[in-house]
Amino acid sequence: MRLKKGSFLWYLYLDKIYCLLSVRNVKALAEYFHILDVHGKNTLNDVLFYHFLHHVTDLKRHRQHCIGLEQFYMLVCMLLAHENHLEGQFMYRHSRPVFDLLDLKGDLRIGAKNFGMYRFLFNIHKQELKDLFHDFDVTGDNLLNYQEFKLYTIIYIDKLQRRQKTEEKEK
Ligand SMILES: [Ca+2]
Repeated sequence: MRLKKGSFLWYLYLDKIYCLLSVRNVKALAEYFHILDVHGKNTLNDVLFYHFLHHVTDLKRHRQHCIGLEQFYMLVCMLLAHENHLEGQFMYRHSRPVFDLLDLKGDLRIGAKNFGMYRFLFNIHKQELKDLFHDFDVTGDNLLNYQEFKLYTIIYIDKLQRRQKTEEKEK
């Protein structure tokens, strides 16, 4: 997945360490959200959400559902993190909001299906997702609770940093 050049998102700056937008950018994004929210319900319904993603990314198809401003903000930060190859850093820094975003039913557990829906944001391949559930579902219920998910993000960023260190040494 790539961001389309020239869309509004290109003008937002993502802090490389905290993976968040500045207050000024958040304000701009909130305005943008309210413009998109033509029904004035503080949510983008499935159709609006689909058109938004279609407008700013090259995604061909994805599952549709409604999204609120908070989730919209996290999603935009994730899109920008993805564009900057900071997916691991992002998940680690914001494991709780990311978890909440993936926990569509709100029952404090993530199923592989919902995670799969957002796989494109984290650059996780199908097989990797299977391995993830295999390795980190400690309780064996085929779902990830927050602790299991958090552990995954810690090990993921650790692996990533080690890989970067060896790459730097090889240079
Ligand atoms: Ca589990």
